[in-house]
Amino acid sequence: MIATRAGKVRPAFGKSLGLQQVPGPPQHLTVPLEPKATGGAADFILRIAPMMVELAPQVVISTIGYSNKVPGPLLRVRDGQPVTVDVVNDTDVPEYVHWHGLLVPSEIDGAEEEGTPPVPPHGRRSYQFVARPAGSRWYHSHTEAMLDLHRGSYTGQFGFLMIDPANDPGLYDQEVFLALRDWQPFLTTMDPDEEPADPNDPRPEKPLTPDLRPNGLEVNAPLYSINDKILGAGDPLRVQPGQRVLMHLLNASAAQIHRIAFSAHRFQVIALDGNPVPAPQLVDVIEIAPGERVDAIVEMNRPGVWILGAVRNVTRQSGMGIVVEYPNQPQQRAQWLPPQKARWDYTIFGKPSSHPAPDQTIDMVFEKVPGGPSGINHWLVNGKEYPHEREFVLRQGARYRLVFHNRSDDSHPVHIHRHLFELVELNGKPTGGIMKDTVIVPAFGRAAVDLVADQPGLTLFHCHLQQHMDFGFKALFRYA
Ligand SMILES: [Cu+2]
Repeated sequence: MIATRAGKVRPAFGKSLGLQQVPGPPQHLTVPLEPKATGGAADFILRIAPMMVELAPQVVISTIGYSNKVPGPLLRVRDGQPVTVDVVNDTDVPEYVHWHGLLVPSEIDGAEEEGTPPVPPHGRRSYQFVARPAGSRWYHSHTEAMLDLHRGSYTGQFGFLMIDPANDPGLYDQEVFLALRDWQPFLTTMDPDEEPADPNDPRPEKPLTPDLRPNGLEVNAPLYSINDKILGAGDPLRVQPGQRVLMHLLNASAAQIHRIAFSAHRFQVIALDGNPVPAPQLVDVIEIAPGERVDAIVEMNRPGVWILGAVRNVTRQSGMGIVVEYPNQPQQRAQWLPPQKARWDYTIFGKPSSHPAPDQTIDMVFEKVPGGPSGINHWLVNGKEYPHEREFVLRQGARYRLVFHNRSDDSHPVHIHRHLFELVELNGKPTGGIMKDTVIVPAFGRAAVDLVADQPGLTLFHCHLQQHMDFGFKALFRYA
């Protein structure tokens, strides 16, 4: 879809590809409200195999997915429920399935670095765990890709894992799962990142002397989707005036942070990474990095046919969006209205907080070693690429303040496995009560999080951009 100056759009995607827009099969976008899963229904089978994804009529790509679906099957369980997931690997390479945001032991967390055994090629493996904590979680491949852009999180191996709380107040009429994705990744010297930085942003970690070495190759993509359809190719999301729609947003991209807006509507953000926030707020734009989830309720109070999609024009016009349609809108074309306020700031969802003093502060400094025009950038944590020696050792029960110093010109969504942490400071601004498992440390910025060491076992820390992770941006925490 292409936006014209008046904000109207025409269905240009099909046109540019010489295609006609025809209605496709129903999408698995909308989940009807039904009784929550019970104990007996808790077993799932995921089959890892090559598959085709029809992003639009005649736009079909080849990837690897779970059970021939993108996203994979929705795994829906109750908080505290014992779950068995059998994973069958129909490919020629070992695979790891990571249960992102769950408090599970290292042996089944799905990370080679923590010692989880792989799902062998043409073999199977059973993952058994207790599903907790409640909230929007997800599962995805945690396999190393390096320069193979058909492995790991570059593939369609991702899905939603919803852990329903014991008491869900259910303050919504409809629930949708929206996974943001890019496809056909390639290496380029052009940095796919976002808009230019706001000159008013504090950059507390900016070095005094700029690094003039030429940047290396980055991962970009020509095609985007929400779930398995490019904008305009799938069924619209049909809503009624006055409805409250709960949106579970996930960025399942391997490489790009996205900003999403919904023409003429605002998002009431109620949870970050699946964890309810202390102060839900209305926002025009949601920024969401690879690995992150945002739950938001939208009140449907502007009848029309609207686009919900990427704020960045080229990304939206290359497919990242869906049409939202109210009833009785004959012949209406979907409209895109750019958002008014684009700023995203985690701390507005927090509460002023006095934190217990940490037992220890651990500083982690992130630096880039630019790869030059035909090389790949490498990444250092405290001056070293992964692996480190026994640098990061936790004592069970202790409270740690991890201070992330980003001395690079990229933003990094850093993720800690098997734990939640509390965001306590972002670029010098204090906050409290925001529990996350992945946090964007802005370019030349600083974030501090508190982690209580209450999940013994090896614990992987890494940037959630696959290329950064594969080229050094990892560390392993051990318990003493
Ligand atoms: Cu990174």
